[in-house]
Amino acid sequence: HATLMIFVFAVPVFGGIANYVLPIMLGAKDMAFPRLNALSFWFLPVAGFMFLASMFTGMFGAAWTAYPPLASQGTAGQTLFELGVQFAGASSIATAINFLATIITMRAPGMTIWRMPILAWATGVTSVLAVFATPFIAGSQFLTMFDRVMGTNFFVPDQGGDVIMYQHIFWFYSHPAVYIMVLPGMGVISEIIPVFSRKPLFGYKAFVFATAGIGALGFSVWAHHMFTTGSVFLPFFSVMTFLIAVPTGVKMFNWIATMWQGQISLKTPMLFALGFLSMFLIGGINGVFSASVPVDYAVHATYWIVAHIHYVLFGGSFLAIMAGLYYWFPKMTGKMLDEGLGKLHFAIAMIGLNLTFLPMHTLGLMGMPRRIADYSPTAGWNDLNLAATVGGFLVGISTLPLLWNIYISLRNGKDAGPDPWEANTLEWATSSPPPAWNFDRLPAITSERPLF
Ligand code: HAS
Ligand code: CU
Repeated sequence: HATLMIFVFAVPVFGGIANYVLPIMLGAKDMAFPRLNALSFWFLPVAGFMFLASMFTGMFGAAWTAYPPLASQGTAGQTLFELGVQFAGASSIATAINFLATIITMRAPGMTIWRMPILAWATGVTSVLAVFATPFIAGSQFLTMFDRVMGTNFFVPDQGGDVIMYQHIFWFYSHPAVYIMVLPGMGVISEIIPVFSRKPLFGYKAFVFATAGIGALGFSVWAHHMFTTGSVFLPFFSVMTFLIAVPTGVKMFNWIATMWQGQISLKTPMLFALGFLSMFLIGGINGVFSASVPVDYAVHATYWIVAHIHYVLFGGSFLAIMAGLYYWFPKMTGKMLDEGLGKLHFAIAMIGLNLTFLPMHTLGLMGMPRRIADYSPTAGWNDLNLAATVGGFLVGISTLPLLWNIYISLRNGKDAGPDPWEANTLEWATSSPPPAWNFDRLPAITSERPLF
């Protein structure tokens, strides 16, 4: 579940959204390297196929973190996992290089860097993270594979290997990876909140520096996943992790200040953006609790962490993706999605997600371990787990109004026209859907809101 959702969903999905909207938002006719783009796309099904094929060759028993020595004892399924990660990682790096080249070299005349849409800054910082961090997970998986198939002993303890070293290499990618999974989402909602508040984004430059700050700090906290190994300098990683709340807080308060005294319209894209704000807040704060070492000693490897993961990833990244889908669907298809069905989707998803993951905080504090399939029925965890199960099915059901909405809107939805939201960034200056090469002619660009 985590492997598929992280490597072939949460990391690449924002690449897909930005691949569509970013060239148009920058006034470019396409991404800089179309062939590299195609290669980075086709690597993903290869990765996904390898992960799924591992089910038929002994699976990979060490989960998405693939810790040795368990991973070193794997079978062909573990090798397929390790190779799948290489393809997903290569795709991520190729996409990142493409975005950086597009953002740096293909902006329309007049679009100085301080007039770029915030989504361009978010995608650019995310791309830098991907380029510098992804090689570390590639290395960690290659070395584990060499231990198993070539008899090396990088991480084989009884032959002098060092399993803690594996965790350092793995997390040196995998913590920045969590920002690769959320910074673009923060960019998406930073495009949406101003439009549905009828106000410009509050503190544009502070936003840019906060994004860069999260990206940079993201490289200094990796060992907050390793507090309980007893082998890391706790105060440093704890303090650096607390620090990340500051630039994130800048963004939170900027979003709130943008809405302050605005004319808020609760269209579906805005609902999902507000869902992101509130749910990511919960996930961020319970993350900060985990950054406190004594707290983490109690909650590490319990369902408290599973709650954190899902409030930031489902409540954060996924709700931001939904906001982006409802917002840019008219531009991509020329058709509006139905608002009633969109609100129904939002309502069921919010109820389902909180019913699923809120109880996991309590279950974690009661000591329920993660990664254990069954537990003693007398532990007193049954009712909360039942609530979480019901919530999980509700989340699944919430996607049905969305699928039906897409189907009926594509067939005979209301025509969208070029700018149904009265938005101000460049993508709304062209037709819906855009013509080949995106623009027949470009408006003068004199601010970060060219259409205003
Ligand atoms: Fe995390 C584990 C801490 C953000 C994803 N995280 C994970 C795992 C995943 C994940 C997938 O310190 C588990 C991996 C596995 O399988 O083992 N995480 C944080 C912190 C932040 C954070 C401090 N995580 C994310 C994002 C993710 C993500 C974003 C994906 C999209 N996380 C941890 C820690 C662990 C961890 C420990 C290891 C636990 C363990 O033992 O395994 C921050 O980026 C969050 C910043 C956001 C906020 C909210 C908005 C800020 C405001 C400003 C004012 C608030 C302040 C703080 C000043 C803080 C409103 C107030 C503090 C109070 C306590 C009130
Ligand atoms: Cu982390």
